[in-house]
Amino acid sequence: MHYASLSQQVKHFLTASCLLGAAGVAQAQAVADYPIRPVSFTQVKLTDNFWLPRLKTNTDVTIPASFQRCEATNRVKNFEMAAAKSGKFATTYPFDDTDIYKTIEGASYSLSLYPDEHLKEYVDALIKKVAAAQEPDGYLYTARTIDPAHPHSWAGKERWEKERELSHELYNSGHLYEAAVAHYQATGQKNLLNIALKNADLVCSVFGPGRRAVAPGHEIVEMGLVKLYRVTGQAKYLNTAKFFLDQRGQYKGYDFKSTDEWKNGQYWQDDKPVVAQTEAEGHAVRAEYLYSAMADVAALTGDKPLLAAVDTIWKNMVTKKMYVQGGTGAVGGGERFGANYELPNATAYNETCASVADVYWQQRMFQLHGDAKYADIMEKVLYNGLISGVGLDGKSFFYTNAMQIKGGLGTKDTEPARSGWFDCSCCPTNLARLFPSLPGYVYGQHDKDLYVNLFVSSTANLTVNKKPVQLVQQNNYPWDGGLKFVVNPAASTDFNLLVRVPGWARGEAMPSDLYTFATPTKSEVVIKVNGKPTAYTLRNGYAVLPRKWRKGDVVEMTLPMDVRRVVANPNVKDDLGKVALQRGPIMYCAEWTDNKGKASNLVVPPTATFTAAYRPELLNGVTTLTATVPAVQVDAAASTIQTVPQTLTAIPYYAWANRGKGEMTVWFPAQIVDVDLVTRPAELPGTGK
Ligand code: FUB
Ligand code: ZN
Repeated sequence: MHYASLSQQVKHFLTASCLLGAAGVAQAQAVADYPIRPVSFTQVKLTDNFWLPRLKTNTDVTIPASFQRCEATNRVKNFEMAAAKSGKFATTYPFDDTDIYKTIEGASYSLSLYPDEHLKEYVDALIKKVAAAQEPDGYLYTARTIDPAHPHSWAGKERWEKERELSHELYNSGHLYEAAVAHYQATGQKNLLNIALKNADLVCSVFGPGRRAVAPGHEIVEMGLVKLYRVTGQAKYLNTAKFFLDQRGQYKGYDFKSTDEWKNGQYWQDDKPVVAQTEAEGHAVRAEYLYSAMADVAALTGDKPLLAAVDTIWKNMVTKKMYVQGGTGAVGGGERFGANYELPNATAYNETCASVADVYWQQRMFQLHGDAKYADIMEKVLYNGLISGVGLDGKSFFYTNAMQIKGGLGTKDTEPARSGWFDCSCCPTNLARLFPSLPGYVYGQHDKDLYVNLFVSSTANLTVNKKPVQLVQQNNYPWDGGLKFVVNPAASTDFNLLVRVPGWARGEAMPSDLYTFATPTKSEVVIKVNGKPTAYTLRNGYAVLPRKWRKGDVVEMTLPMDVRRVVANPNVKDDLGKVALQRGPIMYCAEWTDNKGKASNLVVPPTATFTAAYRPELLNGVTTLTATVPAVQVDAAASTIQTVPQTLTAIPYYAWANRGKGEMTVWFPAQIVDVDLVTRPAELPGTGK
């Protein structure tokens, strides 16, 4: 068993009995681990103009608002009633407990960024309520405990009996474990961790070979168990995570001939054993948590078929099932992945939680393979389809992330607006936990290799090649392509700095042929060390800079920031003949408010020339793109159509819907080949309107 990569904290937990704890459930042996270790969020202090204000807003607005909403919507009351064993479950869904766990997780990361006694005390008080709601054997699920004779209708009469379908008992557990580990890492306290371990011990005693078996209906418990394994070193947690993965595709009650994903098991990624799965399928959030866990277990057990399966699924998603702004889960019915190339714009679902799950998955794929393509996708998701999920105010959210809003009938009522909370409020609380964990996604390490994945101004205190090294990033990313890294080893040290050269800077819109740039890259990526241009080799998308690093060494990399037209694979029918706009990692959209009230009438021909300009006063500071383009116009009498030259102003996709409701589009026709005629019944002659 290999514990080399377990943190110092683990040592407090490692006892002889822990190490022997695998007896009887020893089918998963930790023989290895991710070759690349992440650098903990606690080691990276952000100074970044783009991310730091967002993390601060998350701390100052999102987290307090989430806690307040958990109180106001009775989520906290559910725990109080469970402790008292009286009352009636007072919210809608049996997984509403997780909003509290996720907000505690976010608050924990946040406490390590911004220590706050008041928040710490509030979290501790909430943890007491969670502890009080836990049953003596560790079971924790307010939807049953409040009134076991009348549990939530999704919960089943007995514990676990509806877990495969909708009870979410293990989903709740998974979020509890994730929160508990973050809280422990951030604060050093074990109050939440002990609750999680008590619950996990119950789960491990109930499920396993010769005991109860289920493919959890909503994955995440697997990832959570792996985290508990990492913290405690107890093999049973890893074994149970693997056990849950192995249960997929075992249920006999599905109708495999059916094309209905609810009937054939696909919705739950349960139609085949995980090692036989080849496509990203079913409910996207469930799926991407599953794929994250597959990566975890493959890394820790060296399970090659599992590794091959998760690689194949990744390729399928990135080649055929991802929107150009990084969104996944195209289809609303079932909140799920569509068929290959099924990426409709008008009805795009793109749940915010799916983007959160995708960040977790891409990080793990990077740790497995050390290839920049995973960080490229992570960057695409982070800067576009994920942060679009929260308004600039930090307290208005999108559950789904549209690709196109067309208000052809002149009414704005059907167009989406951000909302402060949802009945099913998984997305806001998922963002609350993702944002403050961002410092943990900037770097990776393997022996003498130090990987830079994200370009985020920060100071990182690292140990590289057994020596203390401080790495300072200074940039104005994503608006400027000039990146600076100052390397400060305590003493001169040999190591390789591997700086990601983003795919988009090497002429690749995507690490697949799903999206490509319409025109080839013009600029080269130049790297200088101490002011001198340096030849470098490219390894898996990383510029490798081997050197005996000395205090104050400066690396500069200049990324080309031309405006790019992106075109989709012709199999994506919805994007045929259309272009999207990209500059650096940022995908753009046109919103009605900058474009004379419309966005659906704008044409972007190959001749249009875009100018980029940073506008500090707009949308908390964004670079806009402008060009003169043909705009389709209908005359006042509604009888003649023509195109007129108009300035198209595009804003970063993530910033849309912060100024009211109206049209928006990511994809623009490159030419006019046809016109859809829209009638306006309310304005027909004679109606008086
Ligand atoms: O089922 C729990 C959460 O609710 C899912 O992750 C979301 O997609 C929403 O359906
Ligand atoms: Zn969600």
